[in-house]
Amino acid sequence: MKKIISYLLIIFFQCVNLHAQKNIIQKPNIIFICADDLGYGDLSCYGATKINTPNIDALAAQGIRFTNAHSTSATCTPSRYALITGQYPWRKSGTNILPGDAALIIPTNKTTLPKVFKTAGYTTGIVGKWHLGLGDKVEKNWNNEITPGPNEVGFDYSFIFPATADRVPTIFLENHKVVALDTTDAIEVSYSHKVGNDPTGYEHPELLKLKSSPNHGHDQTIVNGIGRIGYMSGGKIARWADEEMPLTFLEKAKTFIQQNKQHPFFLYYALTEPHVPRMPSTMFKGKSKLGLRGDAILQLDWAVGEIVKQIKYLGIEKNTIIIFSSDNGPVLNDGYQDGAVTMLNGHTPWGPLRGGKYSIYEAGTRIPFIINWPEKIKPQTSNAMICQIDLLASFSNMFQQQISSTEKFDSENILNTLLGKTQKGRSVLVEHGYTLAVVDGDWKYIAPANGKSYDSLTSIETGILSKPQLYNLKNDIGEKHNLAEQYPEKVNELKKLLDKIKTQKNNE
Ligand code: NG6
Ligand code: CA
Repeated sequence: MKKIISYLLIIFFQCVNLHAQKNIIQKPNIIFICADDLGYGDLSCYGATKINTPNIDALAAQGIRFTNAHSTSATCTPSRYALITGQYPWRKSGTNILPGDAALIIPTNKTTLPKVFKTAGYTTGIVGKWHLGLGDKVEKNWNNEITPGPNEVGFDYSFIFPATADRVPTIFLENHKVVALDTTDAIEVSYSHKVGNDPTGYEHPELLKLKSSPNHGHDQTIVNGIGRIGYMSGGKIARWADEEMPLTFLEKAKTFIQQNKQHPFFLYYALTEPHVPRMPSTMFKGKSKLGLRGDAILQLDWAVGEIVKQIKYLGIEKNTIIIFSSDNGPVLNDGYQDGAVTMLNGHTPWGPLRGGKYSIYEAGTRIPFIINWPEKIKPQTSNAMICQIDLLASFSNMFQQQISSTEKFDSENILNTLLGKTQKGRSVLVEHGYTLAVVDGDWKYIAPANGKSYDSLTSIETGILSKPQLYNLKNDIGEKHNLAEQYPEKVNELKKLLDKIKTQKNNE
């Protein structure tokens, strides 16, 4: 009898314990909003004075505004690859900017950020730009179901466009299928030769409503009066109109939130603004007085406000974390003559930083990063160094998940930093632009490389020099004073550190 009682008691206490553990694990909804090419200085809450972004500013005012947050890379595909996989992209070849017909580059059998949420019982969705490839090969039939893609790497729901707004095919896919596909008007895509009879920008520049920049390409198939990278034919009804694309994404994002309001959900809402071609909807054209790039930023700020309205309307704002960030730094002339340069009017998209998109200087990867959860997070500015790659380890820590010992990540658990419980972030980060750099505390070392130090197409300093560069970011955030000759030992130490991180074997 005694035995039975003590046995029952053990079971009882185990149940209580389990219940307590369950309660510890919080399951707030997570909305990760990622802008495309939005710079550190593009928002009024990050110091912009020529442009006003009240909706994002409000998120920052009630949340944490990070001043030293990074994407891993200064361009889109590698940066998003890292976000999803928790791995530095430069460890794997084939992770640079992808054409619109590329095959999927995310492994389907590995842990990913959306899978972390799925394992924790969340419904996961992506709405917006993908740019991580689709299908298992380049040659694919766009008129059939296309797999693998976002749904195979952890998203229950996907509504995406394949690559960038300036690349064909200019169509949406919902889960595995092209939206509004017309079987009598088959879609064909090629990045090597012209397909079909659609006019191209180089043959018919007079048909363009947005002129391409000289020597920037963007002069192949014309869709909606804009020359694109790559050729496509067919799918006339399925093609997007740039002006309504962000509205479509917004509607899909709002619907996803509405449909999942009863259960925890993770939504990756990948905006296309202010990436080229900048062609905002009529209500924003001309509004910023800074050209179409400024108008696109106003449009994205508005979309963020609409998401906030939606979660308030559904009564789920207390249990929803909104994270707002960008995939890489800013660029003005990235392919079209859209007024970004001529109407800049003193606006500084890069803020106090040097470089921009593509660059290994800080403006390449240091991006706005705001986390908002009024219920649990106290408003503050955090100077902690964090990276988007850390979301994977941080959320798996939140859900007390064990990552298999065969999977090693570059992702670090910084959950307490994200929740504002500490202002200590990671101490070391590898930055990735034209070359690699390592930041260790206040010091940044840029590895020497061969190539031009200035890209005249985009008017951005690449950061490439044939000699080492060393900057003290605490005193010199603008990377103006190369201290490499003054501190050769520091250079040596950081070079060794970078080499060591480079040779680590991860997730293989
Ligand atoms: C570059 C394109 C640029 C843009 C970028 C991708 C040229 C000359 N430039 O190669 O217009 O499409 O790729 O941007 O073609 S990203 O934000 O998706 O990385
Ligand atoms: Ca980008």
